[in-house]
Amino acid sequence: MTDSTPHHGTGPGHGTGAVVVVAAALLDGGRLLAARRSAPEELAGRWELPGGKVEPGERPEDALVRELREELGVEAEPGERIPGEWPLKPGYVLKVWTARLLSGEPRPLEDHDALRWLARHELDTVDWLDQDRPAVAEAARRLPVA
Ligand code: DCM
Repeated sequence: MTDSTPHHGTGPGHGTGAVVVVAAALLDGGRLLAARRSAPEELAGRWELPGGKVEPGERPEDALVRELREELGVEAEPGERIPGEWPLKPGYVLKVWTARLLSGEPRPLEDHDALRWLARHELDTVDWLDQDRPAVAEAARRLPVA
């Protein structure tokens, strides 16, 4: 996505005036997928839950499916919304859903230069973006303890 212009409450789904960024806690085989950002410079090298901006008129769950297809080359199904929303840069807010892998093996096609499947005890081994940490902690509760 190259458009970084915030939309200000004109279309459906944008009633709050903030651009919604959706991200997935993609769960498979008792592990969570972490993706390392390759850009922009200030975020490169940090790890995130993969996702991206909801387009005007797009439903958040549809944006999630689209972003996972574009960025990782997989088909996934959104699950439950992880409660909460987290501010990003001004005019942007992050919302997170769990997601289940339907088909494909994630590859870093866009925006990322590494992927890792993390078991619960490994979640602290990557440098998560600050704004993703609460959702990662909540997602961890869906992973087996062992
Ligand atoms: N972002 C984030 N956490 C995520 C996904 C995205 O903080 N899990 C931020 C990074 C960008 C903005 O949202 O500032 C838009 O993301 P992208 O560049 O991937 O479209």
